[in-house]
Amino acid sequence: MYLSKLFLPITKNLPADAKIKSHQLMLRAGMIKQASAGIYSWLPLGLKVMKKIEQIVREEQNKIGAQELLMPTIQSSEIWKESGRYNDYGEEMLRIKDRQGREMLYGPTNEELITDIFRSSIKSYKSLPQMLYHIQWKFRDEIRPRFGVMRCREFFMKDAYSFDLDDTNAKISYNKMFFSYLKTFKRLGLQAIPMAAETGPIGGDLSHEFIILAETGESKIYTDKKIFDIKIEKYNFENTSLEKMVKDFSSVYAVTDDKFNKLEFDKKVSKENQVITKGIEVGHIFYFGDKYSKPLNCFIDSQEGKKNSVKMGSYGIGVSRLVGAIIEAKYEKEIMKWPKSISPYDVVIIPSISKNNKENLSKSLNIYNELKKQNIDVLLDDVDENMSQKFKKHDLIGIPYQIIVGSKSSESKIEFKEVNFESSFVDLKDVKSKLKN
Ligand code: 5CA
Repeated sequence: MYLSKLFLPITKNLPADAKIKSHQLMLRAGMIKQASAGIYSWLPLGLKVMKKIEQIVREEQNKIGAQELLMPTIQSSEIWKESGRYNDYGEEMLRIKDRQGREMLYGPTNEELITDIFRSSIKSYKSLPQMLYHIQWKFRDEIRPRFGVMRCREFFMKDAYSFDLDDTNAKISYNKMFFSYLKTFKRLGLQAIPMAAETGPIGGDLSHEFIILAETGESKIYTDKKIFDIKIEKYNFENTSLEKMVKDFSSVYAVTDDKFNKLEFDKKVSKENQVITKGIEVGHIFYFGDKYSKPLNCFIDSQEGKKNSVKMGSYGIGVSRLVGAIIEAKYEKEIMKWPKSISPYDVVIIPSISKNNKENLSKSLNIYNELKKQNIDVLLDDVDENMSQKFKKHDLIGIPYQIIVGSKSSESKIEFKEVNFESSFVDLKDVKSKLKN
């Protein structure tokens, strides 16, 4: 892609409510544009990053055997009345009437709808366990939408649902998802801390929030610093190992505000180990047994011929929130550097160009074509600006690798730079391997 062609409405004008870095940067870099309070359009650069996050989330869900489907954004109120949540959900639910006067709603979550899909087709223990997920827009009429994509009214979420015959098996599904989340966040360049959490309107009695540390986070957290030393590499996909992993995490004190108790904190965590900080909730998992399956009459025939209400869990990842969360975690000293796995482009070519000298631009074009041939997603900054303006712009866009084409670069030896490191001269043919390392 040529930068001159990219739809990238970079702006300096920020609204007064853009208080945190990620919100400011996403607006400045032309990644999003507010459509109305807490509702955004995703512009090409922002969408590209979000799609990459979505794809990593999808791959990790598929790896644990979860199957993707797609449910609608608009739901009928009927199933919500069956579960009893239609009234309980309150004003956060956007209620709509269709032309026949039927009560509809824009889904804030999908426990009811997935239970309805499940109950109409699965009847026997032989079809269990099952895990289904979708990645879809949600709407919650948040009283105070803020911080850009972090707390929106319309947001993009991966939500998965597990179905098991009994508690023991349901716990295995929960643990698989727990493990999968840690791997997903790791691929996104994040260390997420699982914390015991309240279940709120989703319900149930077992729940973990996955939090990444950030000063601008809305969740206050209290933890023993030992939690940062638990490495997921130690565990594997066997049941006993997964059980041990969840136990290891759960045995270290780590809670958010709602669960915090000062006496307990002081009793369980030595003073020097106590960490009180802030974080962003990027994922949340729940086990709620038959909270939905019972009222919705979702029964499964057990091996003994008994009818059991299926045991369910639900598992969310805030895909659109992650774009902002990753910026909060990675932005430093006015420079953005995307983790390689989700960078909008693999590398940017920055030629020094002037009116009288187009030689660097033609060198850059050759490099560009060569890299394209190697399937590298490359951005060429062909805009007629001086180098300091260019570098400022790329500090904002955040592509982690740059090829700088000035008088020192030839077509075979090019100046290659990883953001925040010294540059070096490399052969064009070696660029691909440099991007992988
Ligand atoms: N049904 C369950 C799990 S599938 C559920 O809805 N869980 S949740 O309410 O915790 O939401 C899941 C994730 O969506 C959260 O961890 C958060 O990352 C993201 N999320 C929730 N509300 C918002 C919001 N208003 N704006 C942006 N992201 C949000």
